[in-house]
Amino acid sequence: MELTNNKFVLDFVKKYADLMQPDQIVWIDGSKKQLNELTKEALSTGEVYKCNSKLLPGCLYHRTAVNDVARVEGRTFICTSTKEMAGPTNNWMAPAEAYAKLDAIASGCMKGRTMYVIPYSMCKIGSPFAKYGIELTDSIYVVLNMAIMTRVDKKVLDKIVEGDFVRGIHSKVQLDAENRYICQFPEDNTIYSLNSGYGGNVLLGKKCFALRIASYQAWKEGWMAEHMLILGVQKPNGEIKYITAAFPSACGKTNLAMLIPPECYTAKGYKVFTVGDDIAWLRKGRGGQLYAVNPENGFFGVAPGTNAKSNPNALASTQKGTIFTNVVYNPKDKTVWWEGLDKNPPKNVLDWKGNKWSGGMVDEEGKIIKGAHPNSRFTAPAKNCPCLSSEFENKKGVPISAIIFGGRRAKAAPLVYEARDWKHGVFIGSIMASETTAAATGAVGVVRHDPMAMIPFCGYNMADYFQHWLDMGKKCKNRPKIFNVNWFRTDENGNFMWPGFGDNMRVLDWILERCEDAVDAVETPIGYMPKPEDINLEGLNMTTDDLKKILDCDKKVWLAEAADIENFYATKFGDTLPKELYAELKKLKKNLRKRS
Ligand code: SAT
Ligand code: MN
Repeated sequence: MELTNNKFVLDFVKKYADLMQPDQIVWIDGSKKQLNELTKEALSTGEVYKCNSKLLPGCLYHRTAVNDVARVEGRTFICTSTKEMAGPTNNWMAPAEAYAKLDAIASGCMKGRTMYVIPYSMCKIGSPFAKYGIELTDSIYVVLNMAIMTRVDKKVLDKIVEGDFVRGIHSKVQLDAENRYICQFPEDNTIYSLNSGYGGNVLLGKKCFALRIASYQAWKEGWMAEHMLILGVQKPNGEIKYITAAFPSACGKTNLAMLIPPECYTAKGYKVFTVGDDIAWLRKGRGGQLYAVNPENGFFGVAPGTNAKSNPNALASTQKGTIFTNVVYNPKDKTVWWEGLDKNPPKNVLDWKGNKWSGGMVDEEGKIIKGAHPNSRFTAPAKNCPCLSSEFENKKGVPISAIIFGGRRAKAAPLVYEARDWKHGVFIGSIMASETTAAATGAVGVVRHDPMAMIPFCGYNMADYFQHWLDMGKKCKNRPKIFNVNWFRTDENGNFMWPGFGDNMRVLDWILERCEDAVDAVETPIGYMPKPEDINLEGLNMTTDDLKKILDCDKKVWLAEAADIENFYATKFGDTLPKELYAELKKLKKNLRKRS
């Protein structure tokens, strides 16, 4: 039964029902009852499997098609009226061409299937940050995931004013990789995704809406949509300071967002609270400060490597009401497993492809066969998280003291450095580079430029996006300070030089002290760096000399880096790049020469 009289919504549903020809249309109201019925149906068809109701109550297991395990950046398009609007970092298709192409693929694709109509909100319904969407899909897995990741609720339909909602069209079609398309139409508030069943391609509230479409909306409306976690650090005096941090996919955002400080901090009363692990929407608020909300309602985290030591909060979040995708499944006791969960991989179970698998199995060349896909995921409700911030539902967001950029860099980037000012901070964000991960299809471990970790997610011309960052700085008189971190420096033998995880608290501590002007820094050609003695190493098996090695700024390496940035700027953006960023690059080169 239709749940609204809104003509714009009804016309949208009818248009795609006429095209895709589902046998029936089911409106999702967000109720437990309906979700339970859909779960039962998905269990009966094998779309999902049940998990152990004692050990993992309410949890489900799912496998995607083997050719459909990550985002497909090569098949993701920004469909704006001109190519220039999409800019040099996006694939572009003209809207008319894209609609025609996708309509042809979608024609009749839901015959014999049900079309689900999902009304959902990004952010708490009624928040000044909130944006509403409707996703059409033929996948119960998508409905169940959306119900965890967003606020799926029939009440959303009453909030939608006329045609002001993001239209999401998804069909698995035949899961044909050759005809897989993830198209965003920012000028039409529309997302059209065909032939995939993998998270980032089909949970349209996430990357497609909350980043690609929202970044465009934010540009037009004067706010920001960023690929950032949000965390709060509570100090012994009870005061809580909030930080956002942008890292590319699968670089530890979830781990940082949920970190447990080392003993020497917890003993003093420090605590970390999670507001978000992937996406932040930021607006200017009271006192000219930036305020951030997490528009999502759950975590779509990378499973491998998550364990009771690396991220106990994430692990706890997955113990009920969670959907596991592409991990190992034990059909006997209905438990799940992934590499790095513990040292006891199960025997005689099923791997992420559904093949018989036992821990320790090797291929003909003697290489270990992994049981879980490296980009296997858990979809966990935020409310499960033991360290979820009490401000998670705050409609106005939390005030941000510091913004951190970071990537996965074996060399070059030091453990931490601070921007001299906002403009320099935007420059630092724009020169971010990181080794690629399994979160997207393609080679893993190749360094690529990924400004603000937004390369796969910026819904418009990135030169305009940089300008928007510069403008937001001018608009907010009480700006956050900007930092860069790198947890992934390696030594000559390829070993990580910094312990990471909970010990990253030591770096956050320095960052917050800088925000309060409570500690000095050393001016270097690339920005302000900590004096080694100002990073607290208490309880760590590490000396100040070890630390110096990860805090160094090797001029030769940085001159090469500067040349690489110059090349990136020139070949990608040419004279469309804001002049301020070229000026910052010039300053960097001058600083490096001056002091060498
Ligand atoms: O894009 S996903 O939502 O699948 C996860 C990621 O790449 O960050
Ligand atoms: Mn992400």
